[in-house]
Amino acid sequence: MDISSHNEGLVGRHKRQLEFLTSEVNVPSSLVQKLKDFQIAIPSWALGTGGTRFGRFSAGGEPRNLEEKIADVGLLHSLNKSSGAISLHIPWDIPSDPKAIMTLAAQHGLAFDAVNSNTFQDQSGQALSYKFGSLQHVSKATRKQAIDHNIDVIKHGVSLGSKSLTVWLSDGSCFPGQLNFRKTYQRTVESLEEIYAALPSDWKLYLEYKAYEPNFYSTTVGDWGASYSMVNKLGPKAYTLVDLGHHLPNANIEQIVSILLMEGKLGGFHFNDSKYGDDDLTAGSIKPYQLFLIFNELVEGMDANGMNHAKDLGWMIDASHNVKDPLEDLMQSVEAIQIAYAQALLVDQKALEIARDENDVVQCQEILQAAFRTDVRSLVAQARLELGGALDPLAYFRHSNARAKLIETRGEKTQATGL
Ligand SMILES: [Mn+2]
Repeated sequence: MDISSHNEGLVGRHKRQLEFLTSEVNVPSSLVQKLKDFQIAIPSWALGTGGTRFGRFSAGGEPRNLEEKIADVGLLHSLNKSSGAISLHIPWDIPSDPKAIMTLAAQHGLAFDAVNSNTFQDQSGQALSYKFGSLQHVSKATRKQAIDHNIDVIKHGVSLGSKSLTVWLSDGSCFPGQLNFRKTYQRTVESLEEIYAALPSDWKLYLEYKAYEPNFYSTTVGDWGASYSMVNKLGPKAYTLVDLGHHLPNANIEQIVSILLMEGKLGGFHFNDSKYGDDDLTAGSIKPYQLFLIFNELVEGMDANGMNHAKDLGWMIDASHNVKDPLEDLMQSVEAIQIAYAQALLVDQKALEIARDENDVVQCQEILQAAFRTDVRSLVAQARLELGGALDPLAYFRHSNARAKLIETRGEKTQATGL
């Protein structure tokens, strides 16, 4: 069954749901177009089973190389029409022939989003170890090796038409006294300055932060304050990247987002969800209200700054799948992000401002939750339908036996670099 026959069977019900919604709720005329424009990049490392340090259970048919990773994102994009970009990790995804890889991606309608460097593990043949850090390392030679790697990643990104570099550092310490915090910070900034100097003029550098893990006493870029102060020192092309799972429990992420946006230093997102820490679970699976509140701040703040919702920030998923089919999990994440975005677009911002000015706390909550409790799935489906995607991507993926076909061609126990 092709996508149009799949849609034919569902379109009657879809239209009834959409008509009911638009008769009940004031839907802005631009909303569906905004959903159509909104693309979320898929990370190359989320197409296979991630596992934990205790074990890894293969989903079967996982991509074995960069070409198959691109094919998987292409399959996803053909169904939901909202995953039109892939984010690569170097050295896991070094293209042997960048032109051929660009052609393949273009055939699937994909662009290359941010490239990611890796100084959190040692690669085979690497001269110096990152056991005690990379950009922060006490040895100048080790710092230089890490700087050179990041510059190399930028070059790979340039060859693929990417426009941004994401730096996440595992640098930190496991025990009190291990590091001089001040000198560690200064060494990290000096290293980042060298990487920043190698950025092409139309590129951005995203500096991700993370509270803990793999280091458990201190992380050198441990929170948004550390990242913000560093990207401010670097210059106008450097921004802070928010990974939802990289906060301590109960952190008010939407407030962090609002402040970074106001300061013009919010670069983008790694979407995921968590119960305890950096769980890398499906976006919206644990705290959908938090995801909505983040999007509410994004919509309000981006509109206040005259920003383009689709293009002015980096929208990426960062996830790992232990028990779900990776592609099904990614479909759920993309849908959850689109739902939160659509709900945020329904918030009556004018009425909310009036209620705030009147200190009508009850009304403020009513306005936000009226949007959050609206079932906007038919709006998201309508955007997909207009773009030629599947009304129900997950059902189509299952009915078409897509995973079984991947296992048939790739095998039951496959594993790509970085997975
Ligand atoms: Mn991340």
